Amino acid sequence: MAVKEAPKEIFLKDYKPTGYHFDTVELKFVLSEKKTTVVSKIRVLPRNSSESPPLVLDGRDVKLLFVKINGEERKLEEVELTSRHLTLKSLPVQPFDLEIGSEIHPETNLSLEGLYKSSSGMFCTQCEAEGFRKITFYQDRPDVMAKFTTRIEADKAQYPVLLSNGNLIDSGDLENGFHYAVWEDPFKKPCYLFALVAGQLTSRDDTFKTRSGRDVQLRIWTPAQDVPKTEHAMHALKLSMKWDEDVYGLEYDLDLFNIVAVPDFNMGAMENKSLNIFNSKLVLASAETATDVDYAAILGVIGHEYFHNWTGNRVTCRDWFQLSLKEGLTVFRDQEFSSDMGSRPVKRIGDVALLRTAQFSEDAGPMAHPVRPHSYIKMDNFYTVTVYEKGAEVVRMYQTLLGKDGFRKGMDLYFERHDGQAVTCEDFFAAMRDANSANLSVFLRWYSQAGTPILTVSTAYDAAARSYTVKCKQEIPSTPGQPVKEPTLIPLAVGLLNSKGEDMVLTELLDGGSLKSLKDTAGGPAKTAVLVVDKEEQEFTFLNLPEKPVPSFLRNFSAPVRLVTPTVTDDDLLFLLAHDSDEFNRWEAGQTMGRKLMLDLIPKAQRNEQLAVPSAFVEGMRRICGKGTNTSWRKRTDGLDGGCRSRCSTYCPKICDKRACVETEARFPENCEYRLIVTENRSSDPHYTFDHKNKARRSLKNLALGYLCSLDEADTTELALKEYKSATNMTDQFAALSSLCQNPGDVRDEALANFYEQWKDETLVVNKWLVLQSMSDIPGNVKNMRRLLDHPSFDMKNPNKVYSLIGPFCRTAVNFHAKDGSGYEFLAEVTLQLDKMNPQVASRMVSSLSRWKRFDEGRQSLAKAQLERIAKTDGLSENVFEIASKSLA
Ligand code: 0A1
Ligand code: ZN
Repeated sequence: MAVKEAPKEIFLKDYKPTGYHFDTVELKFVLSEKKTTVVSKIRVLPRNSSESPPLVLDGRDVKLLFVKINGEERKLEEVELTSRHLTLKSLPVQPFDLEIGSEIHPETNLSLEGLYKSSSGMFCTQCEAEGFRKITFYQDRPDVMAKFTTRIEADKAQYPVLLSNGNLIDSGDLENGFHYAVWEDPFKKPCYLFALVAGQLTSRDDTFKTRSGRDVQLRIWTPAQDVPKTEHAMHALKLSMKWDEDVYGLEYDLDLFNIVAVPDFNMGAMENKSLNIFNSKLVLASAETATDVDYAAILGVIGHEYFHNWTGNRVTCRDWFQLSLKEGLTVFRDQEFSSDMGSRPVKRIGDVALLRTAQFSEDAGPMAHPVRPHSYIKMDNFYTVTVYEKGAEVVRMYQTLLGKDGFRKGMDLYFERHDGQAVTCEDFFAAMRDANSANLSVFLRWYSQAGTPILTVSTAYDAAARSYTVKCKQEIPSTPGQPVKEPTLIPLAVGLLNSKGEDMVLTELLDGGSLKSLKDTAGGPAKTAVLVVDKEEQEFTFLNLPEKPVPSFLRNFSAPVRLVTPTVTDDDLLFLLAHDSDEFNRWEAGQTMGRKLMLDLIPKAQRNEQLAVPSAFVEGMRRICGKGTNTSWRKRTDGLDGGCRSRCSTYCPKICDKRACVETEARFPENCEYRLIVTENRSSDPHYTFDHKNKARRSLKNLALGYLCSLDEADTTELALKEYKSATNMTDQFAALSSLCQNPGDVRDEALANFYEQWKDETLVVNKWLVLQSMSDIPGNVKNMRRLLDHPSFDMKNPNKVYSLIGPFCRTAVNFHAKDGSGYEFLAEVTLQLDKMNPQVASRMVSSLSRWKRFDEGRQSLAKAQLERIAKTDGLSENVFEIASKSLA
C-alpha cells in the first residue's frame, strides 16, 4: 500500500518549470468491464543535459503494473510510490523512452473525473483540471505539452464506436470479438485536453466549409433515439465556426470535429481537442422538451467550447492559476457570439444580472479570490464565477478601452506570439498593450486583487462656464488575505442627455489638467466618452455643454463595479428610463427606481399603511410594456428591443408583495392589461421557432402570466391552466406550470402530477419538474425534499439530478433558511453522502453555506454548526474540506 500524502496548498509564487519535457505520448487502452489497462509510452526530453533531477509523476487511484526506461524494466521496489505520486530517479540525461503500465477501474469511479463508465453504458473521460492522473501516471500540468497517439481496444458489440482526439489513422478487428481504433492528434496539447469515448452511439453528420475552402466533418454523437434532438446543436456549431472566422479570422484546424453527449457530467461541457464532451442537457433539444432558456444555453456553450480551440487549446495556460486566461477570454467570446446571434442588450442584461447576483456575492464572502487566484488546495474549487464571469468582464474592459479594432489587433498579436504555447495572463496583457502602444499597467491589478470596487460618482454643472464636472472616487473592500487594496483602472463609459432626451455631443474633456478633444471610434462626434479612472480620487470636466445634462454612467456596464451616484435624482432615473440611447442603462434606471420603491413600500406594507406607487414610475413601466399613448414615449418604446421590454418589466407591478401588487392593480387596470399581454402574445403558430422575436414575445407573455397567477384568484388560475393545456412547446408549458406552482393547493398538485406523467421518460424534462419543487417557497418543503430524494426520478450519482433538486433548494429564502435550521441540516446530510461519491459536486453544494456570516444571529449559529459538522467528518474529500474550512475561518 502506497504512503498516504496529506492535502497540500499550492501557491502561484512557487511555480517552476518541469525538469523534463514530454515530446510524444503513445497510449494504449484495453477497455473491459472488470478492469482497464493503460500503457503509456512517452518520449522524454530532459531540460538540462548535465543533470537528471527526479521525475515526479502524478497518479491517483491507479495501480502501477510496470515501469520501463529505454525498454528496461525497473524493479517496482526501487521506485518511490505514494498515494499521489510516482517518483523516478537516476534517469538518463539524454532523451529516453519511458513506458508505464497501469490498471484502473472505471466502473467504480463515481467522481466522474478520469475515465469512468457512464450510466448510459459508455466509457468516457474528463481530464480538466487534474483528472488525467486518474488514468495513468503523468506530469499532469498544463505546461507539459505533447503529441498524443491513442490506441483503444474494446469489445466490438458493446462498444462499437471508439473515439479519441485528432484523426483516425487505423482501425480493425481483433480476436475474441474485440476491435481497435488508433487516433493521432497532430497538435501538441496538455493532458487535460485528452479525451476518450467508447460506446453505442449514433451520429448526426454534417460538414462545414472553412473560409480557405477545406471541408470539415462535423459529428454529434448520442444514443440513437436522441439524434433528432441534435439539430439545434449542429446549427449552433456551424454558426460558431463561421463567427470565429468572421470576427477573429480564426479557422478550424483539423478535418474532423466530434461532439459527444453524456448524461452524467460534472460541468456543462469540455473542450477536449476535436472531441468535445458535453453534458446532454447542453446538446439535446426539441421544441416539446426544451425551453427558450435551454436553446440559448446550448447555443452559448457550443460556441464556448468551439472557441476554446484557439483560446485554450492552441494557446493554453502555463499553470492553473492562469485559468481565466482561457476561461475569461472564452466566456467573453461566447457572450459576444450570443449577442450577435440574438439581442445584444438582452444578453448584456442577463450577463450583468448573473455577475451581480453570483460573482459580487462571491467577491464579498469567505471564498473571495482574484481573477487569478494566489493559491488553492483543489483546483476544481476555482472554476468559479470570478474566474469565468469577472474574468470575461476584465477582457471586455480591454475592448472598451482599446476599441473593437484595437482589441482585434491585440488578439492577432497574442496568437502570433503564443500559438502552441502555455502562457500567462501577463502575456495576454502584453499583447493587448503592445499592439496598441497603450499604457495600462494599473489595469493588471484586476488580476491580482479580489473584491468588487465601489465607484462613487458625483457631478456639478457650472452654467456660466458651460462645464460639467464628474468627480470619481474608488474603493476596493478588503477580502480574506488582502486587507489593503490599490486603486485599479476603471473604464467609466459616460453619456450626457439634453433636456429632449438626446445624447449631447461631447467635444472636449479636461482630464487631470490636460485637454482632450473627444471623437467616437469611427472619428465622428462622441456621444459616449470612456473616462479612465485609475486613481483613488479623480475629476473630469466636460466643456462646451449648453445646458445641464442628465448623466448616463457606466453605459453597457463598462466595468464590474458597484456604482454609487449620490447626485442622480429620481427624476433623472425616470428620464433615463424614458430616453437613454443605451438600452442597458434604460433597464438599469428602471431597476434602480423599482428597488428604491420596493425598499420604501415593504415597511409600509408591513405596517399596513396605504401604499402608493408614484405615477411617473407606473407610467414609465406601462410604456415599456407597450401600453402607453403619449407619442414621444411611444416612439422610444417602439424602438425598444422586444426582449428588453420583458426584462424591463420585471418590477411591474409586483413591486414587493401581494399588498403592493394589489395596490398597483387598483391604481390602473393592470390585471386587464396583463390579460391583454397574455392574449396578444399568444402564438397562433403551432411551430416553435427559436429566434429573438418569438423568444421576446414568449418571455413577456409568460412574465405577465406569472404576475397574474401571483394574485391567486380563480380566474387567473383558470387562465394559467388554459395556457398549460394549450401549450405547444416546453417554454410555454413549463412557464404555465411554474405560474400555477406559486400557490399551494390541489391545482398545483394535480398540475405537477400531470406533468410528471406526461414526461416521466424524458430525464431532462423530469429535471425541470424537480427544480420547480425544490425552489418552492411554500413553507415546510424540506419534508417534500426528503421524499424526492427517494423518488425513482432522483439519482445521487447523476450531477444533473443533484443540481436540479439540491441546488435550487439552497437558493430559497423560506425553506433553506427555515428558522429551525432544517434546511441547513438537510444540506449537510446530502453533502456528506454525496462526498463519498463525487467530491466536486459535493463541494459545489456546500458552498451554499459559506456565506453564513451574513445570516441573522439565530441562523448563523445553525449554519455554522452544520459547517463544523461537515468539516470534522473523517475521510472528507479535499474539495469539501477546502470550502468548509475556508468558510469557517
Ligand atoms: N473547461 C470547461 C469546463 C470544465 C471545467 C472543469 C471540469 O472539471 C473539473 C470540467 C469542465 C469549460 O470551460 O467549458
Ligand atoms: Zn471554458
